[in-house]
Amino acid sequence: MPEKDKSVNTSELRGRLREARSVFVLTGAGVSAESGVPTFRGGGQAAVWKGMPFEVISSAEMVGRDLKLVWDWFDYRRGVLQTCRPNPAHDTLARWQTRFPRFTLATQNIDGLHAEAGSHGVLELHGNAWRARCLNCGSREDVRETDAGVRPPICRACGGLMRPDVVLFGEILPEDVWVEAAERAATSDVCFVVGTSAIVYPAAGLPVAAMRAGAFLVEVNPEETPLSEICDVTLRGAAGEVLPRLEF
Ligand code: BV8
Repeated sequence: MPEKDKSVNTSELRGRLREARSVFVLTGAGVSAESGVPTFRGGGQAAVWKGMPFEVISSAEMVGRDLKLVWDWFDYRRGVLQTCRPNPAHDTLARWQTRFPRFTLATQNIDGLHAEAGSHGVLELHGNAWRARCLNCGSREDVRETDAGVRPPICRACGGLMRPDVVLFGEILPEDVWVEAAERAATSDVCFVVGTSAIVYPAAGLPVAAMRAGAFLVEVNPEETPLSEICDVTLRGAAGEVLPRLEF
């Protein structure tokens, strides 16, 4: 079976998009790269902060060991995000939400840029950097409404300590969000994987589940990833340039 030339198959892709009843999109840090949000594995190096690989500082174990340091890390991340606005990739995906009978956008990103671009019901698989959650009662607050001088913030409901409302390494994903994402991926006609190195699980398993259920799998990424070999189409380029051009 000759090697499928995956880059030029956009005519079939356009056909699939015109017929699609259910489209599922999984995004990663790459979709926000053109907004100025640093990726984690840009250039093959895992992000490091104060000498700690991000998988260490962004871990459940670190919340137990040094919650204040975890807040410093996410205060730094929010400082970077402050100046970042959605880019044409976010805008295009927001437009797509009304183009299909069913459309699902799941993201590994905690930057909130999809929602800022107008996407509704985004499945935030790894939480959101702008939210805090009480370790005691579980109630959530917008970090921007907490006193930035008090770290960790104190829960207004019960006086407990709050933590960033993000999923850290070694922590399970929010069950309701995960179950919906897995169901939608497994019942999609077309599945896009945009701007992810597809290394972190269980998120990286969603496109595989979609492919196994018969979905037409499309990767948008300037680089090869572990998912490239199972894709029907690979669009090698920046999401902010490739997605707006995908008219159908
Ligand atoms: C869990 C929030 C149950 C915090 C994040 C199975 C096998 C191996 C390991 C595991 C496994 N199952 C579980 C694990 C452990 C672990 C894991 O996957 N480890 C990895 C490192 C191997 N998973 C977990 O711990 C998960 N929990 O499994 O719980 C459990 C419990 C106990 C014990 C065992 C199991 C929780 C994972 C979630 C962690 N939280 N984020 C924070 O942000 O700090 S993960 C974080 O890293 C992101 O959310 C994202 O998921 C990941 C980074 O990946 P990407 O987003 O893809 O970014 P990256 O930089 O890597 O790649 C960018 C890509 O974009 C590149 O390909 C680049 O080419 C491309 N690009 C660049 N520019 C552009 C572009 N593309 C398009 N356009 C551009 N312009």
